[in-house]
Formats: sequence, structure tokens, C-alpha cells
Amino acid sequence: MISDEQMVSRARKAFTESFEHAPEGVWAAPGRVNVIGEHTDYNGGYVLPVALPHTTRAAVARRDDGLVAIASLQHPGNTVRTAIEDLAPGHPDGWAGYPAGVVHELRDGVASGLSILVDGDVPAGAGLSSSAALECAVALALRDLLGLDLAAADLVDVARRAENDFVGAPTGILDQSASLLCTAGHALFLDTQDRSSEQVPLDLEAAGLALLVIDSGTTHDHADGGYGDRRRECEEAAARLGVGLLREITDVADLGVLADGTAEGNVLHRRARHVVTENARVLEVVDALRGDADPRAIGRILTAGHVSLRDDFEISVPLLDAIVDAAVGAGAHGARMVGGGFGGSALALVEVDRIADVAHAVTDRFARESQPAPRTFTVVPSAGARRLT
Ligand code: GAF
Repeated sequence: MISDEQMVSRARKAFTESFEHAPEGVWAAPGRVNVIGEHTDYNGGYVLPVALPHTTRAAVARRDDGLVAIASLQHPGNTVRTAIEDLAPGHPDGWAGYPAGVVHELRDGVASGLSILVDGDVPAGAGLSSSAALECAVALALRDLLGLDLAAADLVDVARRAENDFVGAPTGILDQSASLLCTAGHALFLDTQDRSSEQVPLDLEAAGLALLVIDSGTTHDHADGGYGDRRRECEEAAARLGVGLLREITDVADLGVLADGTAEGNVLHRRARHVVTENARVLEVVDALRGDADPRAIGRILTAGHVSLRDDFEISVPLLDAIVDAAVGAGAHGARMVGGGFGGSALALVEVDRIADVAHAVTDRFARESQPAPRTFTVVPSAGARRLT
């Protein structure tokens, strides 16, 4: 990882090359990996993410010609320029849609114009929230530069609306909350219904453990397809159960009415069962981490979460199943796919002295399936979004 000073100097230099003057500041926001609590956020449930050490940086300055100009070190030669008054859902699209969506959300305060240069190292398309990192870095920058009276919790909604309404991805608040609210050394235990949260200390290193992220290399896109289908299925299940949100159900026995013998009813029953059992798994993991229990105990809960995402929620893919299988087979205490699904990354809880064995086992498995070696890295719970300079 590069230091904060290196991040600032890279972003300042690139900004100055693009816009011929220095930025007014540089902000950073991290990606996330969710320890447990997948597809619970839009059901009013619990999540437990940690911030990655990987961040997206935004160097920003105000301008006075009514334009927003967005450049990216990851998309060289592709500066997007548009009048702020012309911003509209889908325009611009692609990578620039995320920062543009945030500008659009806060447009009342930014009529005079903005120059934005983004840089970052959150792996894109890997289920590690590179898009939320981008939204949150820009949201924080605009809040600070424009003197907006918005708390970090308000910025969660600004960034989430940019993703939902401007980009068109019907996500919940997990990723934006993680990026803005996580703190170093902790997992963020968040109740997505009442927004109460707790910073749960997570020092796995002290227990000789590591969280190993394994990027399957298969990408996902929440703006189309399966993610939205799952969300609609959960809403339909809640409606049939007579509750506003599936979060209100805590006992799987109460889901029986869904399994009405039709194929659709059986699907809704499985989707709801994932949400109910996943919420229980978050509470179980938080309990284990709060107490004196050996953190190794959470491994089996992570694997149970994977089985539920694979069989009940049906959002895993064979390569993610292969990672989990190979990691556990090589001694990981537990492993699961993370994020929205249909590709992306997996997470494994491993002894520090088994990291290389687990990574090799996964790489060997990929080689047998004629897949390129996956990227692997360990994660220390890192800081949330912040101003760097
Ligand atoms: C994606 C979404 F953006 C989140 O809101 C969340 O639903 C997650 O998938 C699944 O837990 O990252």
C-alpha cells in the first residue's frame, strides 16, 4: 500500500496536469469487505463490514464556469466534462457516473462548477465496493469544500442515492456506510433499520489469524440482472408475510406460509430463509467478537453464510464455491463469498502461518479449472473516509 503522503502527491500532480492548477484538497474513502451480513441491508437487517486499506482518492477544486470536469488516473485521456445543469441519471454513464451522481445529488450547492480528479487502488468489479469508495470520497470532498451541514451518516444517503437514482444500481446502504463510518481496528456492526451502530474491536492478528481476500476475477454489475431480482423477491416475500421488511422475521418457522407448493413460493421461501438466518449469523459473530470467545469460532459461521448464499439465495458462482472449498480444505477456519454476488471475491479466516498454504490451494484449484491465478491479499480493518490534505 502507498502512504497517505504518496496518495496526496500522486493525486495533486495528476490534478495539476489535468486542470493546470492545484486542487483545494484531497479526500480518501476505502472499499470494504463484509465479514458477515450479505443482502440483509435492503431488508432492514444487520451487517458487519470492515474498511479495506485500499482507497479511492478525490482531488477537488471549485470552478466558476458551471461545468463539472471529472478525470481519472485509472481512465487516462478520458476527462468527462458536462454542464452541471445537464447532469441527469445516466449522463454521464460508466465510471464517471458515480462521482457525477454525487455532484447531481448536491447540485444546489455546486452551481459554480467543480474539477475532480480520482485515483485509487480498490480492485474494481471485485465485490469490494470500489463504486461506493468513489462516491464517498467525492461526497466528503463536496461536504467539506462547500461547507454543507451534513454528518457522515447523511453522506451515506447522498452516496446511496447517487448509486440508486443516478447510476441505476438498486443497492442498500452497506457499502456507503462501511466506507464512511468504519474505523481502524474495528468492524462496523450496523443495524440498517434504525441506523444504530457499534464499533466492534477486531484484532485478529493478536489471535494469530488473518482475513484473506481472494478475488475470483469474475466481475459483477449490480446495475443489471440478478441483484435487482433478489431485491424484488425479498420485497415480495415480505409482502406475502405481511411485514414491511424481512428483518421483522426472526424465526424461520414463521416463513412456512411462503412454501405454498408452487415453484415461486419455494423460491421466495429460500430467499427469505437466507435473510433470516443471515441476520442471526451476524448477531452470533458479533457476540463471539464482543466476548472472550476464540475468534476461530466465527469460521464455521462464515462458511454457513456461504452455503446459504449458494443454496438459498443462489448468488454464488462455481469459481466462488471452488475458492471456499479449496480454502477450507487447506485449513481455513471458514470462508464465504462476499458482496452482491454473481462474481467478485471471497473471504477466508486463516491462521497467519497458513496464509500461503490456503492461497496456494486456491491457485492450484484455479489452475486445474484453467483459470488465471486469483489475486489474494490480507485485510487489516482500516480507517473510513477522511480528508488527506
Ligand atoms: C452490494 C450492495 F451494494 C450492498 O448494498 C449489499 O446489498 C451487498 O451487495 C450485499 O450484501 O454490495
